Amino acid sequence: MSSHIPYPSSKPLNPDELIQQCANYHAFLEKRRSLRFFSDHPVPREAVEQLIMAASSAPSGANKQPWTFCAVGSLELKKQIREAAEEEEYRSYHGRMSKEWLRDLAPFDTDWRKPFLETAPWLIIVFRRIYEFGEEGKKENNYYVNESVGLACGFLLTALHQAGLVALTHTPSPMDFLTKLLGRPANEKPFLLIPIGYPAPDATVPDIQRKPAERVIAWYE
Ligand code: IYR
Repeated sequence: MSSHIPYPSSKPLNPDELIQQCANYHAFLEKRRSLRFFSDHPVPREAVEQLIMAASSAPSGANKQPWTFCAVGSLELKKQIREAAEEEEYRSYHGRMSKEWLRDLAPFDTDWRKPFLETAPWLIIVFRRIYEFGEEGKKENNYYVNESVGLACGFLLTALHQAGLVALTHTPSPMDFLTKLLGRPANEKPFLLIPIGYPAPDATVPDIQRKPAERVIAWYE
């Protein structure tokens, strides 16, 4: 039985206004960059809650919203997460990653050290919920979990950007240590570790380019 409610309709803009509006938003998003240098300037918990709820407004398979966002502000827990991530990353950079992979990463100047995991005021650890525990502990399916959680993370990044905040979509690998440190249940798997905050005053970013339209769009008109 479905029940639908009206969607507030919008009046079409004139085409020039529409193009300008789209161009403005594109220009705004072009300024977003992944940051590895964070200030320790605090971000209030209430802001983090709004950012996460903006992320949680993303579409998801059968509206299951198959995600949990862990917001870690505790210095002690951030330190433990840094230490565990660096241990895995040390092994990755010293043998687990291929030569080709290390070559592809060279422009980013990354290594196994992850001080930003302690400096950033908050770490948002996103978990994908691969199933739910229904009545009597029965497993209930979620759908398109990776797509859904990816979309929610995209929403989070744009919400952060509009607030003048920065983030790094960090993927220490493997990430099982996050399940243990945060005591997450068996139906949740770590998806992304996202430090958020303000950029350090002397922050730099790699000098890299985005692909132009003709390399990302195939038109069929
Ligand atoms: N997870 C490692 C390595 C790494 C991999 C990719 I692909 C990147 O775009 C960046 C880093 C790290 O975070 O250093």
